[in-house]
Amino acid sequence: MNKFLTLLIVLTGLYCQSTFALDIEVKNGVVRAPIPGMANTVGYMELTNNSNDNIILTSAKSAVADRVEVHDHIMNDGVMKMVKLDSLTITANETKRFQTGGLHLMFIGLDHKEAMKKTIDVTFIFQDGSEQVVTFNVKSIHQHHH
Ligand SMILES: [Cu+2]
Repeated sequence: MNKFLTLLIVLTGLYCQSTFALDIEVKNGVVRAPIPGMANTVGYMELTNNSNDNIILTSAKSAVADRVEVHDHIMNDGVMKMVKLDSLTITANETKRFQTGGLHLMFIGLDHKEAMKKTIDVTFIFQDGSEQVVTFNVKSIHQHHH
């Protein structure tokens, strides 16, 4: 019986390690408190790939917005421009920092009643079909313009 239990625990451990989404760790997830009358807001976080394989984020969604997109800023003729990324590759053991003027989550078509809560759940969807739900804190952030 003991041997069987040990085997079960080992097998469970192996199963967890091979589950893709658990290799992704999100820290300091923050969503800018929506400004009245604005349909969009932004989110920032640190996204770490703890695995030895590349992980590709293909989309994100949240109940508080019609769409959640991954955006980046690029320099175009000396002007900072926002671009939508169709996917984001986080290489093995890399941390992607979502921050002002760089990568960010864009919440489009906000449900203000929902988005004014203290936290917002965001579901990240990866290329292997796995999903991971991350809770973001809602905070007032003033310096970002959209
Ligand atoms: Cu944006």
